[in-house]
Amino acid sequence: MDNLALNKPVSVNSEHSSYPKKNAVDGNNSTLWVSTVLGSARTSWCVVDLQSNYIIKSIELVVQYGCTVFDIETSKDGSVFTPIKKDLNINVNSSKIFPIDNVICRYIKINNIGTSYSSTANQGFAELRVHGDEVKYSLIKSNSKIYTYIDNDWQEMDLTEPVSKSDFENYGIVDLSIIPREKWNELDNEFEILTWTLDGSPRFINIDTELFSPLEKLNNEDEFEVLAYSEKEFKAPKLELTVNEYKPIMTLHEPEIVTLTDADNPKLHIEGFRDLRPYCESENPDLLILSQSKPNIYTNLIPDQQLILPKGDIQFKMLDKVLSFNMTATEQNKGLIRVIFSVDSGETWQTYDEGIQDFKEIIIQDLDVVRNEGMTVPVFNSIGERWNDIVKQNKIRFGYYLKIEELADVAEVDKLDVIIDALGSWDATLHEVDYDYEYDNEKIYIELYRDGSYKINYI
Ligand SMILES: [Ca+2]
Repeated sequence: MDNLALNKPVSVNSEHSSYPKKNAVDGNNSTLWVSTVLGSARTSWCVVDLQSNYIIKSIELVVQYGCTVFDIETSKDGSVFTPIKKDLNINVNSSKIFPIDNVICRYIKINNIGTSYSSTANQGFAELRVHGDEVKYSLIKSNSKIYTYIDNDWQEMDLTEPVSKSDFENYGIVDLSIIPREKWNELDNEFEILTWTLDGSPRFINIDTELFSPLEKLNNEDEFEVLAYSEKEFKAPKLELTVNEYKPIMTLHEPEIVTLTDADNPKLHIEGFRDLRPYCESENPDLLILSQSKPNIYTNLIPDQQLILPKGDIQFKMLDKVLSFNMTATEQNKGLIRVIFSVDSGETWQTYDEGIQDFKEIIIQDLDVVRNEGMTVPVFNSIGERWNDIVKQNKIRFGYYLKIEELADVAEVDKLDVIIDALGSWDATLHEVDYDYEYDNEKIYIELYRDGSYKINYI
């Protein structure tokens, strides 16, 4: 990580002619700044001006004999300093990194420096390094008006584009993740996030308001519940909104919808998304299309390991034979996915044991057991027609164990293809007689006028 203090302007209470203040931030551990004050009096101080606001993550101090105790203070204006760490200790001839809890500031002051090493040692140190991120200020533009977010609500600002650096610094939102989803949904469908960064050029990002978390990606929130967290709390999610080329699902041309009747023509081959059938059989079908070309909106958060269990079953009407369940999932770095299933509506849960080549019950109350014994995605996808040994009641539900340790990790279940043979025959349905539909950029809303199972083909 870059050293934000390197060769930045420094001010000090005093400097020894042989150990000037610039040595405090010259990047060299063997060059010292020391003052003319000696010993343990805790008199000396050193301020570095980072020349812009940063989100400070850590501070490293390298000392020889001139500092064994000190305070860290920060400031945005260089005149009012706030202590954030007091009476820190460091051994002579050592270096130490002190974590800082995301304080936003421009000035860092190493204050009240004293040394217990010797009453004749000059107070001072060899090097100060500062690590952190640039502050990204954002404003939200919706309906030609520019908003900031203050006191848990949008506040319209009397600003016009291009917004100046100082207006971004004075009114910008530093952390977009504090804005809850319902507030985003209050905005019009289309809005812009205006950002200003240290390179000085405004960036304009179009995103859709349909924000979703990795959990919601699995299904809509009504359908899934999070059963277990570990004892650690959720970290506050840090939102990072990125949008690639945005193609709404307007590629959906005239969906063809056919319906399955009870006629006796056997062995139809059905393929479809996991989501499709329960949705179509529900009273308020709300089919989430997981399009390849959906906008990429990333929610960066590190939840602890968790098990996500559905509240409902995937029902197979007129099931003849399961050919396969095939999961498309992404695991990167330390991201981990395990799958379990239940054929008795969640009373008991099972996994597939590769050792004994058979299904076996699994206790889900211990997430470590689920991690160790749950099915990996390749194992899950290899079961194929053996599912028929265990799917007897024409229903199944899947549970997903997910774990990531770092933001760069990926553990995402993208879709589940269900391939079965069913008894029955397909009849084409008539638009506006048997069903109707409408859609927006994210979802297709289908109203079904007749009972039965439905298949939806779309391009
Ligand atoms: Ca130095």
